[in-house]
Amino acid sequence: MTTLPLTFSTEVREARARGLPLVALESTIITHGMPWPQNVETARAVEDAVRGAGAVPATIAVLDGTVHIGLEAADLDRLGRAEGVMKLSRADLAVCVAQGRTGATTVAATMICAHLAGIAVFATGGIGGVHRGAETSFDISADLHELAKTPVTVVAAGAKAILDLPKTLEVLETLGVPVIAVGQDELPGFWSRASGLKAPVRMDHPQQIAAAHRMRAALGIAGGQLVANPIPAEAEIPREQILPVIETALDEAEARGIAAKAVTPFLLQRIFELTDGRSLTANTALVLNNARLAARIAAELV
Ligand code: PSU
Ligand code: MN
Repeated sequence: MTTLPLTFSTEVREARARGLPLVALESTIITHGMPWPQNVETARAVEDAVRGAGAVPATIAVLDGTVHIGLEAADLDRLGRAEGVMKLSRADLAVCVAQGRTGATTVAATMICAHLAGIAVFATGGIGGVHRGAETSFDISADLHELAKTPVTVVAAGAKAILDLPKTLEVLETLGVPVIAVGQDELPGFWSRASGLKAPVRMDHPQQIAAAHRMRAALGIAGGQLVANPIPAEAEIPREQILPVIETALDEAEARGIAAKAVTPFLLQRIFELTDGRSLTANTALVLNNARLAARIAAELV
């Protein structure tokens, strides 16, 4: 029998002892989604947003073979500056831990670790999904399958518009994952509030989302929920402005033969450059917004 290589930050340990609501946060957005130092600044601001909305943040990462549930300030700083950190999805998590290595958790791996730690709500920016051209590349993020298996409610700003959104919705439906738009009928499109697609479900209050989460467990249905929370209006990049930028980045990725795990980080970096950093400002605003909603859902679940 192997003991779980799991450790809690001081703040998370105290919150667990006192039964306070917890919100999991991922770390791939820190190491592969944003440049230093904005990555660490954003991660700190997201943790503060969770605290400000009445819950306790648990940023998750693997450091030297130990799964950390909640990062101490020095660990977050070290991770944010580190080079060559592994990008961990379901396939990589056990290997990284067994080999004593350091890795950042994607949505899929963060869900697994959150569930191990008894955390039911998780805030991020955007989940992975079905990539454009998936009919030939077969590139479908493991995030979607994780949502079908692991009972964690994930708050995101929709799936990133670099993906094939209609196919992403189809796969989520096939996998039995509810997709809940918050406060609007349309599925949000990450950098934009609009996506041109109607969301399968709409909810306007955190308590409705918490009730649906609980009912899934009561009915014995495996898996979690995807909560699609639109970016605040003042921070959005309108769809007609971001779409041509995405096309350019996708063309470059294809021309340069970018594939597999490198696709999402490459596209995010190129879109950052092509928008003169505006995509990063939007990304930060939407993650903060998701952190606040996740905290309210977690509070309802306690
Ligand atoms: N959304 C962001 N930035 C990111 C990611 C999503 O705004 O860095 C990361 C998440 O960790 C997500 C991962 O789980 O990208 C998806 O990667 P892939 O498409 O290779 O499955
Ligand atoms: Mn992929």
